[in-house]
Amino acid sequence: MEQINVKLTEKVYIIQPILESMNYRVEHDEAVSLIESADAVYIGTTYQKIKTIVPATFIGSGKLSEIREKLDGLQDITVLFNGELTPSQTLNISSALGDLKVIDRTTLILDIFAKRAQSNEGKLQVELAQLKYIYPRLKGKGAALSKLGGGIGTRGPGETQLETDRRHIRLRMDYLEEKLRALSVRRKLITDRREKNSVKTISLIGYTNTGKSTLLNKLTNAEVYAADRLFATLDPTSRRFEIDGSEFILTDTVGFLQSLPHDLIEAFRSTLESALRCDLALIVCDASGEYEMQLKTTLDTLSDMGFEKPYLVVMNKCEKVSDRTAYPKDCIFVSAKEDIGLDLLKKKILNYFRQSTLQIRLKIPYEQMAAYGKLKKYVVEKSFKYGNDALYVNAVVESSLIEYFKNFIV
Ligand SMILES: Nc1nc2c(ncn2[C@@H]2O[C@H](COP(=O)(O)OP(=O)(O)OP(=O)(O)O)[C@@H](O)[C@H]2O)c(=O)[nH]1
Ligand SMILES: [Mg+2]
Repeated sequence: MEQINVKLTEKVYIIQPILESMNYRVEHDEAVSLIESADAVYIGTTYQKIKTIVPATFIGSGKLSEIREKLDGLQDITVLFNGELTPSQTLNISSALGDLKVIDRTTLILDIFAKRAQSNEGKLQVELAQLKYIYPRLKGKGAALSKLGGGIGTRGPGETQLETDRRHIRLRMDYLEEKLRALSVRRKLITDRREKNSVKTISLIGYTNTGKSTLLNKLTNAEVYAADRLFATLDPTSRRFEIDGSEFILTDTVGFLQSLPHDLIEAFRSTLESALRCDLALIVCDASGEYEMQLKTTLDTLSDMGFEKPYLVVMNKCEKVSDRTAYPKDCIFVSAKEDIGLDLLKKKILNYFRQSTLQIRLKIPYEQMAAYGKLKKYVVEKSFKYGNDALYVNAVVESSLIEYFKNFIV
């Protein structure tokens, strides 16, 4: 779909609600990075402690008039409410601020995703997520939304689309869902084939901007886009690489963020799911940042998605920290940028797989070949010998699967 270009002059002012439960400093700093990642300019913030939420406008009218005065006369201003707003709250805040364009955090994140999506599938996923977000908000809001002009929140589905009736959007959503389903079937076939080939797969998973793509590039000599911005890479990229002669497939994945919009996670579920079918995950954190929050957010999101694979915790950007106490036990310190700790990381990966595999020798009587055929996908066959009565195989198998082979082990 057509994308409307960002207005480079777009300036964003943040309204930061402070609720008791929230880590608002981190969320605020992240919002600034999100604005920059949307290629807009951050110009300032009003913080507001919230004791009780005002249903119509979330924050009180006194504060809104204050903000209106502050922004009076400035051009191309967008107000980011760093939280989730209902459609009517968005409209009410906008009119209290003299019809300024108001967006919430989800709209901003969806906008960045719309800009960053590269693959056909990624674009379809983001478009679906945007439509899902807009759809319930569209009742009679056409006029108000079309007032917004270009810039953040209007990319992707686009202005004309917003004005189309809900039935039209519903049809488009059905179409996108169908197309994505077909793509996901195709990907599943690829993943199945990989599993059958029994090349071990490793996924780089973690908070956005922690260095996953840089690490992929370093370990596999790839050239995936890596940059100091949030959600630099959305599409999973897989590359083969070797450690001491053993072959692996390493996959880079979309980064996580605190309170990532639910529709977005849903939309990316199928791409993520194949990455989550890995044999081992490397959970990447920024050792010089809020690594505890990053690790918790990642593990919580993964557990919501039903992920239960083994993982190693990798603390990247370790050249920036001098004190390595207070980090999670057993984490591996690396610096993808400065090439520190990568050999140790490789060793730990190899150790993990060696620990979990066993060398076995199998004797398969010819009349039981069919039964063995069904188990074949679980072993890596190293060599065969055809005897008079049976086939002899030297193989490697995962220790957890050894039980299947008990009738054949010599
Ligand atoms: N100082 C330092 N910076 C690093 C290191 N590794 C990566 N970076 C920088 O961190 C920024 C983010 O790196 P990416 O590889 O794009 O991070 P990512 O996790 O793939 O991020 P998303 O794709 O946005 O989720 C880039 O500016 C990298 O150059 C490191 O070891 N040390
Ligand atoms: Mg990346």
